[in-house]
Amino acid sequence: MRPARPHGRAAAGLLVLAALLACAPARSSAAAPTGDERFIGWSGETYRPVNPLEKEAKDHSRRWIETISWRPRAYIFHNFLSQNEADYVVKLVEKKVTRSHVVDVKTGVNKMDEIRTSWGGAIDRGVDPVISAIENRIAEWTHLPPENQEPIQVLRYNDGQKYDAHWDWFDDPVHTPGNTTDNRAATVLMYLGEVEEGGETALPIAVPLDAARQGRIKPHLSKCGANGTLAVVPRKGDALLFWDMLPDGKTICRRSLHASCPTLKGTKWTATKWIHNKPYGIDGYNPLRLAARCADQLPECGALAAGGACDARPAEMLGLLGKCRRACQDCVDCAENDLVCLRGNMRSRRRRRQAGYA
Ligand SMILES: O=C(O)CCC(=O)C(=O)O
Repeated sequence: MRPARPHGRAAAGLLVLAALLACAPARSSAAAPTGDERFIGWSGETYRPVNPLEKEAKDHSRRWIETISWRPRAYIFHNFLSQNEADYVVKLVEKKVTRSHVVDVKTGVNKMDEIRTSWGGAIDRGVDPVISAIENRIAEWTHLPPENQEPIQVLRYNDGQKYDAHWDWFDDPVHTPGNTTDNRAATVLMYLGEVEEGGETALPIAVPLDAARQGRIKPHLSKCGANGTLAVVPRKGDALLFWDMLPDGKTICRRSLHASCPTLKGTKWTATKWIHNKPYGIDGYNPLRLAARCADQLPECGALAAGGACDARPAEMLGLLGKCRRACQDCVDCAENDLVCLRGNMRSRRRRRQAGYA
């Protein structure tokens, strides 16, 4: 039986990342990165294995990228999320998780299935500035635009819950009717916590770049993790990217078969981002516009602003996460594609005015 696919719909523009990686200069270390240097390949950091069980694995301050396989193309971005971002994502969803579904390959209809026993919930794209920042970072890393992303799916696994081996691309008649070329191109899995036992993401038929290293960590893996050729141990803040399509952008990559091994002790929290080869869902989705919108979050913002709260409690009222940005005149309405205006709203306009900027 072919494995069922998860909820949602994969493939293109893949050559850029491959070329960038292939051409990265071979420097082994560099000064603390600033600006664009934070990005992949800049300092030759394409492959530098760290034993997930060693001390270095506990350092959450350094961001670097480890290439773990070319078949499928798979990478771990260490410390992709800050510890606070990981906690924040769990908090957004933990109170509203429901049992996860899969898509029936024959009918395209969502259904419950024993191959996927996790619980989870979705986070709308661009729902708040923290989520927008994560989505924009994913776009920069994958070189696929944010509008190609599906909403984040947060998953919780405990008590042996798992997601058996499956592919993320669709080939059911509902999601890929006729000769449509829209499909999932890449998957990013963000680890929001650590697991005491089990819960590895297994890529059982991947060809690991460093098979010897996999051999070394095997004794520390669960039976499921140790069974295949490649397993990634969840580490809070890390993100695993693998490509569901070959670099031609249209051929599915069967080596992207993957599973979440049963979580045997502790709770595993992950956030999945499926990324399409085309814009996904609603037309005109504009992530920057969503992050930079000028709105109040509380009905009493007018009264709070009149009572002086904007200056008395700036951390709560102003800035990207401010609750009363409009009432505090901390942002302005921007025209649809006015990038300068939208970017201006990404900072506190009130604080800038007070600091003497126009
Ligand atoms: O949680 C994991 O490690 C795997 C999740 C997964 O397979 C998926 O979301 O497609």
